[in-house]
Amino acid sequence: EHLSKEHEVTALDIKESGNSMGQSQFVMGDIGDYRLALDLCRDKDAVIHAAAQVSVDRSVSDPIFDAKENIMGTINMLETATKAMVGQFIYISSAAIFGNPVQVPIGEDHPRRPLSPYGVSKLAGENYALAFRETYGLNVCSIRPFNIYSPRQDPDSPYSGVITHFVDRAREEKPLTVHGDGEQTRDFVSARDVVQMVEGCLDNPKASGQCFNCGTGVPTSINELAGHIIELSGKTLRIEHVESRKGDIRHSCADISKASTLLGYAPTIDLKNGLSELMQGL
Ligand code: UD2
Repeated sequence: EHLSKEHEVTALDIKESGNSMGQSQFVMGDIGDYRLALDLCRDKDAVIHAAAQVSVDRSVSDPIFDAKENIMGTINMLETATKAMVGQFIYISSAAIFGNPVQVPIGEDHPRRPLSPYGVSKLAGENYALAFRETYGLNVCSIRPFNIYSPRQDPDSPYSGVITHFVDRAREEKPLTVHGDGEQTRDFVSARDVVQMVEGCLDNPKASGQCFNCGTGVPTSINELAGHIIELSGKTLRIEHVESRKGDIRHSCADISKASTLLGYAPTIDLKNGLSELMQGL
């Protein structure tokens, strides 16, 4: 939607959703459909590949489906973009490629040891993108978002994150459920700042062949997050501590210095401002 202000944008998605607003053209279809992808790639300056199976849980229960969507789907887009001689390919990866961090903040060269089939398939996408650069000269780069939030995340979707869940609970005046002691930290980044990084990569020779960690560089604990949401809601809400999630990562935060140096990236929305936008009219 943001890029449509200055570019002609074609969106390809498997279903029509609230997210397909404002583009010049919307096409309903599958990234695995070779003919369709090839047709859509023709005469385009860039492909931004964000379509994926995004559920970690589903990747665990059905790793074959995950690999088909995320690995084969990505290869199909890389292949058709190459054939159509697209000028640039931006791959939206994930912080899940790092697995359990051995140090924070997490720089681009931090060991990549994904824990879930989802993390493995997203990392495979990055590696395939780089192989297409080496082998066929496709101009690729990858962006690895940390914990994204956006006003359009569906609270009923199992794929939505803690912010969407907490805001929904606050709307319903129910207690906020914190897993474990709540001292685990995350780097919450607004979808707007992720878009800013995409824009910084577009048509930028410095992005070529690079991967960028995409967050704010600021860690926030789940207890702090719950506190902000309760304060902004103006309601008296309880915090309920429940059992830790199995395999929950303790600390995660992006080192954004590479994106800042090469792309001039600087996050514009701090968590409190982002949350107040999300909670307007609550
Ligand atoms: C994020 C990604 C996931 C994967 C993973 C890799 C999202 C939504 N998920 O999972 O796709 O990339 O990183 O590491 O971005 N929590 C609560 N109460 C709740 C919900 C969550 O306490 O009601 C806690 C949860 O235990 C965790 C933290 O909040 O410690 C963040 O949870 P999340 O599901 O938003 O995201 P995360 O980091 O587990």
